[in-house]
Amino acid sequence: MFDALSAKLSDVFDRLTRRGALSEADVDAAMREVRLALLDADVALPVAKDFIDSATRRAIGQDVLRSVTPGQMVVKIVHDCLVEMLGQGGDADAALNFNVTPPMAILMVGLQGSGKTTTSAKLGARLTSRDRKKVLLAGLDVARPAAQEQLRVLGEQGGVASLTPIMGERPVAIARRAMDTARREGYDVVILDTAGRLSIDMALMAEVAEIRGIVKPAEVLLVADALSGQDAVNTAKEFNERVGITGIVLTRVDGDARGGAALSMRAVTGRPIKFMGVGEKLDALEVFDAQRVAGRILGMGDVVGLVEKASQVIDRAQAEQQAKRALRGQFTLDDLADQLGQIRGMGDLGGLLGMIPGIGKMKKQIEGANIDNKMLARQQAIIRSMTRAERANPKVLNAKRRIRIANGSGTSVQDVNKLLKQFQQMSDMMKKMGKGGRGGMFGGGMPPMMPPGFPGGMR
Ligand SMILES: Nc1nc2c(ncn2[C@@H]2O[C@H](COP(=O)(O)OP(=O)(O)O)[C@@H](O)[C@H]2O)c(=O)[nH]1
Ligand SMILES: [Mg+2]
Repeated sequence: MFDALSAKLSDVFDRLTRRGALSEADVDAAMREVRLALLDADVALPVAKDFIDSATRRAIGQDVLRSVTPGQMVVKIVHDCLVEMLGQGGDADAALNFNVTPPMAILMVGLQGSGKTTTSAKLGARLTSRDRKKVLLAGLDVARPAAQEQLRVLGEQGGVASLTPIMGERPVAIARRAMDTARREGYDVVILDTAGRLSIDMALMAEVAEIRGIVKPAEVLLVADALSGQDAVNTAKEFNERVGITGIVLTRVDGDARGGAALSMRAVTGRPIKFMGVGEKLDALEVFDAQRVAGRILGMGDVVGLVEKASQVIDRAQAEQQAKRALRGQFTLDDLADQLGQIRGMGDLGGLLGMIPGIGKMKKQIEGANIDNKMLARQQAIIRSMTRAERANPKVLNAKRRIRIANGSGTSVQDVNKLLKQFQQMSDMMKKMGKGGRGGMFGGGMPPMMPPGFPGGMR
């Protein structure tokens, strides 16, 4: 669904992440392009405007200066804004509200042909097989003769029971009977599939509101067709204001909709998209996951993941200072301890490097170098067991001191010796690198990480 938008954004960000430094004007220009891409995708104008305002405000703040590269940071900010636009609020929003006395009622509302009946059956099948719920489907659409039969047939395919229709029964009475039956027969969930109209009308709204009053549904889900774009957004707004909805199911996401409905729905209604229909088959229903959808739209999951991990641990200013000192031959044991901490904080080093484009080969080397967190922790402990004077000038570390440090850190004298030797090799290497005029391993943006051989075999 988001192909065109995705392609445009990826153009904008490719250019941005390739640059080293970014000015405010660069960010502004990029945001203008993002705005155009959103509008092209049919995102509602005020929604696009809010989005850009919020992203720009964040991008021009302190955060950019202090983290990774500015371009990558902007990608991350846009990603976060996308996630918020799609469904900020976390888990409680995504899941259905089962926190009621059973039977829990789910009222499906929406325009005719939006996919209510199909979605009712899909949801019933999902709750039956995945959540082990006993589900009853009830067709309230008496306008079309075949509607209740359609629901029954679909339900049967998914192994879900349906309320047996009674000729001539009115929707409100069907709803009552469905709830009574569910109570009597121990159903956990009742899904009520209402009749749609070609467009919003007062009679429809009044009927839905009356049913709502009777069954007191835990969820009122508006089913909206993604292909209808801005109309779907307007429909959702109307239904929310007149009937009150708890969430949205966006259908035909498998089609070639431009995505604007999905992107504006949440902002315009204040209600989350809970599920999306991705096909006609019964299993073609997915939980709407804002993170995943945002990731799919941006197509830059690797950069976002990298920034997330790195920004947790790397302070750019500190890293740059360290790098400068290192190249001047002033790399200290304190710097080494910092780096060990940063690498540990990143978790799996191999995994982190794998996220940096073009570094796959190096990743293998590093994974082969036996760097593991336990070892890093021990090396940190050794450095921490030294006094400040010792860290500043390791030359004073005679045999007696080394024994004290080994005892203090729960390691052996050999371990201490090894660390000191490797530290010496590292500082020598960095001095050489400094003379060669080369920055850190990643061109100066990251701290000079340890060379692949370091700190081998201290287990
Ligand atoms: N491709 C696709 N078709 C869907 C989806 N949801 C529903 N449909 C189709 O849309 C048509 C109308 O659906 P229906 O459930 O009868 O809509 P209702 O009038 O709101 O009850 C049917 O042909 C469905 O198979 C979806 O997510 N993807
Ligand atoms: Mg129907």
